[in-house]
Amino acid sequence: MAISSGRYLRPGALVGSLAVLAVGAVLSACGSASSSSPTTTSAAAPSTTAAPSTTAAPTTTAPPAQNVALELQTGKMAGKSGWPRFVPSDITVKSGSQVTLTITSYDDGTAPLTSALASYEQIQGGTETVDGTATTSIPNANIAHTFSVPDLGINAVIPVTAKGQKSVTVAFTFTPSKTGTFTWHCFAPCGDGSDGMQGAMATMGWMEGNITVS
Ligand SMILES: [Cu+2]
Repeated sequence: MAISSGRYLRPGALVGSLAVLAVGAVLSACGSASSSSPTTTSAAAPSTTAAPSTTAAPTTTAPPAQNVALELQTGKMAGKSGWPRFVPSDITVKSGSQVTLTITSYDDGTAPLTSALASYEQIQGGTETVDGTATTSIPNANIAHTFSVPDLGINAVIPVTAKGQKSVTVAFTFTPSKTGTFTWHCFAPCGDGSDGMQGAMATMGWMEGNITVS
């Protein structure tokens, strides 16, 4: 039986074919490598996130200083016979704020402290000036009134007006550190009755009132 020559491959032809295939593979590899486009990894767009706020950390700045003006009216001025009065009687201030109470007094009558309250001659819980002069206490014989807030440790003292003067000005500076509503009193016996503790001294809105620290 005849064998078809077509079925035979010469060894040389087989080697040549493999070589061609190998070269093609290399070319293919090269082509593949060269044709692959460069990585165009587009850099991610810069984040548009806002930069962190550069707001400075809160500081513990004290509240602004406050000025509160009070008038100390005599009985005649206050409109009720014989009753002296602080006007206004109720005031509000801010905790942590330096407060300057300016008290203008028109009272030329004295009301010396009783021995039990003699410590109220001393200025306490703040600094006081009398007509601009720094003062640490007022001699008892010259005291007309006090502006005292025991709950705040405060005591300002108001002397009588000097002879020939219409008024005396006391400036008292303090910085309240607690909040609440506290009662202030005058401790000089400037009211009615044999002990001077009645009338204006026993009536809210006259020789006592409220100071609210918010
Ligand atoms: Cu008084």
